[in-house]
Amino acid sequence: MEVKHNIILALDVSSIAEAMALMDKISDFLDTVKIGYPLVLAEGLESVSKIKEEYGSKIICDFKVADIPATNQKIADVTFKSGADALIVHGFVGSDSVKSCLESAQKHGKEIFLLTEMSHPGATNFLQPVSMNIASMGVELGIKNYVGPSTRLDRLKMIRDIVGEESFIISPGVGVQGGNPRETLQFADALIVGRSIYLAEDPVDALQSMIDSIKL
Ligand code: NUP
Repeated sequence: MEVKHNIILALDVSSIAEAMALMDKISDFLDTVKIGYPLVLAEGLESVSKIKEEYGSKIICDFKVADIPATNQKIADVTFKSGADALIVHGFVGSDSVKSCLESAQKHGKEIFLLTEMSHPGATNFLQPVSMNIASMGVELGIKNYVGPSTRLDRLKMIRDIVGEESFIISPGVGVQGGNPRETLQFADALIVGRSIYLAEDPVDALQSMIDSIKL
């Protein structure tokens, strides 16, 4: 996946009106948007189709899919049919569950991102001890796209070492969660950025400063 300026906007607003107002301002400067539960639970999966139609952005649905294979497949199918280009999937549920999302993606000509270690402090409670195994499982399954934390660059580097240079890593946690955009891009291909942009007084300005800071 190619991402303009290596920045993906996390569109974690809770109404389509807010989402469109933000996209009206910022969509010329970005080409990839991540939509998750805040918007979809508030406004339905049509919000994915709407953003896609209106702005033509590539859309990664962040549903952190984590169910049995049969249910995962249904979730993936309906997500891809809505116009999503990619789906973020949890790995801790095991290879059969991940495989069903991968097969759905292949059937629809779409992609999945495998979530390895999460960026928040609580990820150290249960997920961290298995996150490298999750990355290795992804490699065994032939997955090319991963999500890894910008808040722990040593761990992000380990994930890069496992998935290889040819894999595509997107990394949340810059800005409000404490990660540094420029340093993160030593190991990741693109940043996921939410609050630092959509809560800024001038979101375009905030995005532009981040673009400048990673170009330096
Ligand atoms: O490990 C993860 N951490 C994380 O923050 C995996 C994620 N998918 N996210 C998502 O990235 C989170 O749900 C939010 O949509 C975005 C980060 O937003 P912000 O901290 O920049 O506001």
